[in-house]
Amino acid sequence: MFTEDTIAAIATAPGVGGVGIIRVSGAKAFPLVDALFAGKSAVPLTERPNRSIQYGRIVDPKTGRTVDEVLLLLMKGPHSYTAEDVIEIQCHGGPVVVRELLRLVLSSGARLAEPGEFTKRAFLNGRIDLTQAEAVIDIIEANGEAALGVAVGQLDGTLATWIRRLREELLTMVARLEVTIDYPEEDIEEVTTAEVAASLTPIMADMQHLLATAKSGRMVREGITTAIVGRPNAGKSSLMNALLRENRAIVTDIPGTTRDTIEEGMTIEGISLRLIDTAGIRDTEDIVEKLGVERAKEYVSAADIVICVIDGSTALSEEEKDILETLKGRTAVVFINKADIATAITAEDIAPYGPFAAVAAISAANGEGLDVLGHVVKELVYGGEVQGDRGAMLSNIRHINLMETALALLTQAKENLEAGLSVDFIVTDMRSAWETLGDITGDSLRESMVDELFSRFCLGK
Ligand SMILES: Nc1nc2c(ncn2[C@@H]2O[C@H](COP(=O)(O)OP(=O)(O)OP(=O)(O)O)[C@@H](O)[C@H]2O)c(=O)[nH]1
Ligand SMILES: [Mg+2]
Repeated sequence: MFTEDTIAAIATAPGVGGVGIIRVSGAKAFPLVDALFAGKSAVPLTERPNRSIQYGRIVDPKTGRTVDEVLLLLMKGPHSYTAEDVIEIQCHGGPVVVRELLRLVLSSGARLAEPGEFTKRAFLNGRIDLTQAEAVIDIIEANGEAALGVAVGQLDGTLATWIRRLREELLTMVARLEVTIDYPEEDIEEVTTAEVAASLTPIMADMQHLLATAKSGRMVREGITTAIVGRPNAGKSSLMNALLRENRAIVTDIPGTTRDTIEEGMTIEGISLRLIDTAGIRDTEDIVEKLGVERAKEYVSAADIVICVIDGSTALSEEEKDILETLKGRTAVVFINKADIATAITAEDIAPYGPFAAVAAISAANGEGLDVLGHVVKELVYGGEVQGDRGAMLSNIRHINLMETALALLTQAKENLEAGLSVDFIVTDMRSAWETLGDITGDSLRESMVDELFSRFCLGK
């Protein structure tokens, strides 16, 4: 346990609010706050009931002046966020009050906490594993209900439980193999090649299953990049505005109005979208517009979903046919726009260029038909073989990379096994895979990695 120093930080967001919280954690948390606290009773805080709330004032010991009226939350270790003694001081939520209280706590012997240090202590004190610590960041940064759901699942330890089980199975196998290497003369039951291969297969299948959740997991966590593309004047910016329900992009009847890309965030079905309006695609001599068109094409090629807006009031143009051709193999939605004024184009005209995730007649002007997008997003994230929100899910790029590395090591082990290579090689790879999996949960602790990870937290967490 980190008993040497007691840390403190403001836990609430900067600015004005109902309450402000200063969090203090460490062996000296209780005596340190006690020296500043004046309540009705003279009983020291250490002797007051654990997990109680104490009402009183914080007084500057130097001037004898009351700084604020507060509530103290007393949480003795190990049953606290950090697994150390913790006191949370709740004061009125003004920036000056909060800063003044923190100053007092620091001058009585606490050290200012580094970003993420409270959670880091929870990890180092063994209360949570790394995936749970990362889930805390993900909960704070969740961009929609779906991302929150995944993060909360991870905080439950579902992912860690899976990984620990996989590691245990690997270790059992490694141990049995090592015995045969180390004591060949002993009469220990030999592990057969077939046995090792048979035990690796389900482990690898589980890992593949987890990796299959990664695409959905990442989309949920990071949001879905959705590019709106089409020829000039099709109504792309109007669609962007309709989806955002605000006049974000400039709309005019002059083709080539949007020249640069415009990005905005929105959530649909609890999933966050990064919506990108682009310049209408056409051949142009205008240098600025030309750059915009190039940029539009780049965004389209990088997007998770492409929304192609077709001007439904006139026949399909050559430009539009070209754009549709480029969408082969992509998750694309074709919106035949301006349904409120005309229907020169129908879904049948579009079908030959498909298949598309959806083709729908819409009106960006009155919002008709736009709900199709929600279905497509849901299908993209939760459809297919992988069901979201069930059991463990990989959403963090660090976890995904480590899982891929571990799986590659096991694949190699299995190949070597089948090629009849020495058991030594096989054990080495299995051991590395075991360690790599341990990096996900933090069980095989590497200090630099841990420091890097916690530095991503905000102060007071
Ligand atoms: N009637 C009708 N007009 C629309 C609709 N959507 C867009 N328009 C009109 O079409 C014209 C072009 O709309 P924009 O949204 O600027 O088109 P854009 O695709 O962004 O065009 P560029 O930025 O030039 O590429 C404007 O005059 C809009 O009012 C619609 O659903 N119905
Ligand atoms: Mg536009």
